[in-house]
Parts: sequence; C-alpha cells; structure tokens
Amino acid sequence: MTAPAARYTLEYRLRNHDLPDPSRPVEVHASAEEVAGFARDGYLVREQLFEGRQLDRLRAALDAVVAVESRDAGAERGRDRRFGGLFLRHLMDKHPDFLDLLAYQPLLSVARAMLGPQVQVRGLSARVTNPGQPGQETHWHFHQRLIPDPVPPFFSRPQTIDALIYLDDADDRNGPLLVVPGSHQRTDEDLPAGEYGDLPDQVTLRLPAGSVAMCHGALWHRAMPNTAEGTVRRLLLLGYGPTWMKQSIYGTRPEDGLTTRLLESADAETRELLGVAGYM
Ligand SMILES: O=C(O)CCC(=O)C(=O)O
Ligand SMILES: [Fe+2]
Repeated sequence: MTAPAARYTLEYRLRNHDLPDPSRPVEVHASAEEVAGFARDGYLVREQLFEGRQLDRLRAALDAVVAVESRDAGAERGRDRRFGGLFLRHLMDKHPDFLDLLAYQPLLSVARAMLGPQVQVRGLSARVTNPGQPGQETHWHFHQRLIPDPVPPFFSRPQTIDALIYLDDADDRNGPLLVVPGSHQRTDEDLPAGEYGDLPDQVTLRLPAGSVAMCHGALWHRAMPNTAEGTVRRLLLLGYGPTWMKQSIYGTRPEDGLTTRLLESADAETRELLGVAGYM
C-alpha cells in the first residue's frame, strides 16, 4: 500500500469571453514537484494505485472482453514482432466497468495538470501477453510519430498522455517496462524501428500489479517479454489528449457501444471527456 498522493488545486480559467464562468479549477492528485518531474522526465509512476476489489473488477472486465473477442476473433494479434500480444480496443464501449475510468480523478486530474483543463479520453485499449510464448515484447517506440523535419513555425506538436495501467506485475518474470527519461523532448532525433537492445540512460520500471505509468506520447519505451516463469500480463492503455485532437486510430468502434449510449444523456464534462465538445 502506497501513501495517498499529495494534492493541490490548480486555478485554471479559459480565455473565452463567451463563457458565463470561465473558471476551471482542478484538484490535482499529485504534488507540484511530481508534476514538474513528469514534465521533465516524460513519465510519472503511481505504484499500486489500483488495489483489492477495484483491481479485481478491472481484471474481470478485461477477461470478459478477451473471452468474447478470442471467440469471435475480434481481438487484434500484435501486428508483427514489434508489438507482440493480444490487443483489445474501444474497451469503454464493451464493458460498463471500464466507464469507471472515464473521469477517474487520480489520473484525469494529473492529465489536466499536464495538458490543460480541456482533456478527452482518446481511447482505452489493452495488451495481454502470456508466459513462455514467443514474441511477447515490443520494440523501442513512441506513440506520437507525427513530427515533421524541419519543424515549421506554426507546427502544433501532439502532446498526449498514455496511462499504462498494469493489472498484473510487470517485473523481471513478467516483463518490466523500459523508458528513456526525457526522450519525449528529443523531437529532432530519429528512433530506428525494430530496436530491442539497451539504450543509453534507459530506466527499468518494475511495477507491482495495480501500478500505473503515465507516459507522454512521445516517450521512448519498450515492454520486455514475459519469461517462462511469469504469469499472464494484462495492461490497460488509457489515452488522454486535448479535446480538439482526433481519437486513437486503432480498432473499430462498436456501433451503439456504451459510450454512444452514455452521450445521449451526458453532462458537459462527460461530453468533453468523450471528445465531442471543447473544440473552439
Ligand atoms: O506492455 C507494456 O508494458 C507497454 C506496451 C506498449 O508500449 C504499447 O502497447 O504501446
Ligand atoms: Fe507503447
């Protein structure tokens, strides 16, 4: 059990003269030092943020979707060796318990501290790998591969956050996460594809089940494979971005999914979180 996170209130307001009340306070579930560290390093770890019944509930929800999609062949196997494992997409549309994560303040408030008050959830996916099978790792990569060279004067760099929620241990047996601190700012460097070796300054994150690594979308990272001594390794990837950005490209949104139904009676904040408001 880790100590509860420090908190502070961020008094945002929107410079928008059309709003009767432009204030957007955020109670940030982190200290100002942790937020500064996230900006500098490109990641922030929350050990065992999910525990007990809450963790079991997310595992059960994921297992239920895996059971359906493995049967219907809906799940996406890793595209190639570079992204091993089983990928599941649009999870908030597929199981109601995942909607707990839509406005989950311990993560959302930190996303708002980093990205601004107007944040949407860009997607909830999962990656599941198993012990003793080949190709259960990822190559070194970063998610926002959109930066032109040269960078034009009005270029708006994509700033996103992915909260990697580990439902099982990510340790030496199950495969830790490797990151290169500060690499989210190395926007003038190429990262070659298909790299699996050690990189200078890499850090190994060995995380107990229920832990979260919040990562900038341009952070260089790689998942190590499960070993034969490991267990199933289930990971949720909860993506955040500004409300005006497009959502994740992966998978096919189910027609009449749970978020579509939620939108029918959603309040303003939920509409923003689901990415249908907050453009102008
Ligand atoms: O499994 C992990 O630890 C990270 C997975 C990952 O980087 C991805 O799916 O993009
Ligand atoms: Fe990744």
